[in-house]
Amino acid sequence: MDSKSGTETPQESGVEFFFNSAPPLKDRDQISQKLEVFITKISRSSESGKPIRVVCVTSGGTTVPLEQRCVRYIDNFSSGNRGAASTEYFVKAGYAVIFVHRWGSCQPYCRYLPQDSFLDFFDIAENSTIKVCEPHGTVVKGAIRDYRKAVEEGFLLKLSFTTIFEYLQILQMVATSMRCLKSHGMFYLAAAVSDFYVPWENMAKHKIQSAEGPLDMRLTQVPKMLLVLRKDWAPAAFCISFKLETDPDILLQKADMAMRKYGMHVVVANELATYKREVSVVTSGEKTRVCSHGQDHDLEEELIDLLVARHSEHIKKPSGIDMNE
Ligand code: 9Z3
Repeated sequence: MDSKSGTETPQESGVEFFFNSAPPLKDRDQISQKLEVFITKISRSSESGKPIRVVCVTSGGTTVPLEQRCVRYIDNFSSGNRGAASTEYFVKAGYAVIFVHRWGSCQPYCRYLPQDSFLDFFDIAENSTIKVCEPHGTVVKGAIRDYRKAVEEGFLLKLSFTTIFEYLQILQMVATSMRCLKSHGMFYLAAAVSDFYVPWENMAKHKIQSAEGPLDMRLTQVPKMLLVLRKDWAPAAFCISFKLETDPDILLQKADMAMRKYGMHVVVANELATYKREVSVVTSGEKTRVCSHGQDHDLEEELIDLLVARHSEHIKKPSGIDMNE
């Protein structure tokens, strides 16, 4: 609400319109139950010892359907590698992770498996059992062990989305269920989220016909949920968003703007041409470059170390709620 006029701001009405017109999530009840079990278990474990921190990692790109019975959609380049790698390092740092990912995108602990030649990893042994080909055995064994441990000990919950409608509804559910964790909650929003969408009621019901000639389509702006997340859904949580640009000359300025406009604690700025090798971590006081040391080194290792340290400072502050801190 605009405090002066008492009316809704365009941002608020955009958010309301988006949620009211979005097709309801098919598995809302199941997601809600999974979240409740996960958060309750973490909260109980926290009561009997050191509080466990929880991070919601979003990962992969959202699609924008063009038809209600969807044949065509707009997509983006994101592979989900950053979110998957970051999840592994957060679990290693003792965080419980809610991994909100694009269905079919890169998964934590599976990043080593080649997607195009998956079967080259395996062979049939003499006794007809399946064996992992060397030299991959050690990596696969380690990955299976770490993955099982994370899931069995309640440190990893995976929730998947495909469309922008599913993504934002799931993010809202996760955020409101993490509210009780106060400043021990963190959001690490690495998903590449569509800026534009077709509202459900404006969408063609059936497959758009090419016989009707060239296609003119008006896309509506996706409302910026970062502000709503920060102000309403989980106001005490530590929030990190990502800024992606193709023009290096505007990147840091845009990251700085995003931080102030949406009250983010940290914005990780990256450029399309170099995002796998280098990012800049922007906070209100400083900018820090984090680089990868070589092809086999994940820059996420240092990035997560740095963010965990910033989160610790946030937790120590008397209140994480002030939007102007
Ligand atoms: C990022 O910038 C991520 O680092 C990447 C990771 C998408 C580049 P991959 O999944 O790539 O490892 O292939 N994510 C955020 C992109 C985004 O949509 N940011 C919005 C913007 O730039 C703000 S929410 O406006």
